[in-house]
Amino acid sequence: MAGIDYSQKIPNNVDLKSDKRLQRALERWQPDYIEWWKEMGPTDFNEKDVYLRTAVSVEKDGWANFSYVSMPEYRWGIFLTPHEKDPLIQFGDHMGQEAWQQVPGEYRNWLRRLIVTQGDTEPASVEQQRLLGHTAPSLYDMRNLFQVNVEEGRHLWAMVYLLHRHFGADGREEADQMLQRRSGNPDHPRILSTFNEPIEEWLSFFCFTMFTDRDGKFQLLSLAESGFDPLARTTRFMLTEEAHHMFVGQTGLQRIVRRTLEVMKEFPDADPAEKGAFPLELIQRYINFWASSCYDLFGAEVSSNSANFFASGLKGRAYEDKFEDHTALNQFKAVERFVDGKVVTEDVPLRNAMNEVLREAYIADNQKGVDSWNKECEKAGVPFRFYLPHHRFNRQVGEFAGLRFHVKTGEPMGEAAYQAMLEETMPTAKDRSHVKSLMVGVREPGKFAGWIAPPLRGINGQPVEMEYVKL
Ligand code: BYC
Ligand code: FE
Ligand code: FE
Repeated sequence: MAGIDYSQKIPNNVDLKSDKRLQRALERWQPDYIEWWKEMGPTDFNEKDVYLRTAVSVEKDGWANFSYVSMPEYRWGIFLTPHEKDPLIQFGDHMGQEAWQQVPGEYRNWLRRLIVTQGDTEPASVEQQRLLGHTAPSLYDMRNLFQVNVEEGRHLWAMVYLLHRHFGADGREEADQMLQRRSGNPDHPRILSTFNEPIEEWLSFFCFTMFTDRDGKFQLLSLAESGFDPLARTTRFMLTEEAHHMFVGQTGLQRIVRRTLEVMKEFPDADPAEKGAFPLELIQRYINFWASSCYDLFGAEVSSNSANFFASGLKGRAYEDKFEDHTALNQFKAVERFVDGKVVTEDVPLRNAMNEVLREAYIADNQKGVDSWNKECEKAGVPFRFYLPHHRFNRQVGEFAGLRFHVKTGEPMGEAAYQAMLEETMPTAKDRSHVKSLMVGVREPGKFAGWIAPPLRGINGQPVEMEYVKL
């Protein structure tokens, strides 16, 4: 396995220079990418030096290097996790056969679709977050935002490499379109729903990195099982970067909660909003919005696509090796359906319920974050407890799309009661204007906006008050 070659225009560990045609094609795409980054990436900070980590090795330890770089100089590249031995397909109809190193012709379209859908989310998130640098609550947070942004850019590279390397002319066409769709643009939107939602303030940014990047984690885990080996290896490496994104979200929300609790302690009779913090109920409303939007990202509860992806060996379950059986044949899963105004369960063939299997694992993982925020409340002696919205609440995709269910219990509701509940449980116009009113950038090293507590420690063992972005 070749180490990462940083002497090349495009850093890589795939021996790119031995395939001149591919190298030339990617080198032609590279300036378009940089142009997209400058137009749609973080505004106004491209000349500043940021304390960023860069992958230097794909081995288990020591893949990261920290140094000051300006974002357009970040070495976006192509990194695949190496294998110890020749891998076999781990699940589905081809289980036990050698993993594919080339695209299996009969599955070409499904595979391309999975790669395009995955790839499209990466630049989408950069576009969604492009204005946030201006209102960063500290240099520490600004640096974390930019770290997430450059790594999402690299995740796009990961998928574009697969398209160029394995899908010929239509792969190159898809790669070009990655730079043409735009988050939230009604004429050329990004593919998946949540990636067209605006992120104009930092409470939403932290919710997004908590909940939406975690969809990324679970989708990547299931693609990391793929029988198409280049996809498995590249998503494995992406997962090592993803952990930091979720850290940013979970601890960001935790620091917001901590700060609100401090304010509540200092001014027990005041509304924390009046003291420049986010009321706990308001935070819960943002959680309800973002978490429920992300439930949709797993697709429909019952899906023939998901059955095809599993049967073909293209997309497995997260941690496939933890399951006893890997064929998912002659097995059923009880899935909820809505029939005549009632929620009923129905056994469906397990392969058709793979989206639901993944969503359940995702929701359980979210709960750990919620528990950590509730610990803060407990420690502060405040009875408030955060919760995750019910999986039927506010769905636009699947069995419960467009229907009315209670945010906590998931019980069916009438329209009037539902609308009244939304006032209490989803971000209101007043919430949005309060959140925006507190978004004032803090640029002095070691200082934090009044609505968020400082982190417990800095990045890479550095002090919290380090100048993480040199303005
Ligand atoms: N929005 O059969 P179904 C990340 C469509 S995040 C709009 O249930 P399937 C990241 C669906 O395409 C991870 N449309 O769908 C995070 C289908 O369309 P057609 C991203 C939706 O295929 C933060 C139809 O509805 N990666 O990396 O089983 C920052 C029927 O649906 C939505 C992946 O998603 C939606 N939410 O499941 C940066 C992995 N949901 O056939 C990055 C790759 C469904 O009628 N993608 N539809 O035209 C997949 O595995 C699957 O495509 C999905 C959908 C799980 C997304
Ligand atoms: Fe990503
Ligand atoms: Fe991410």
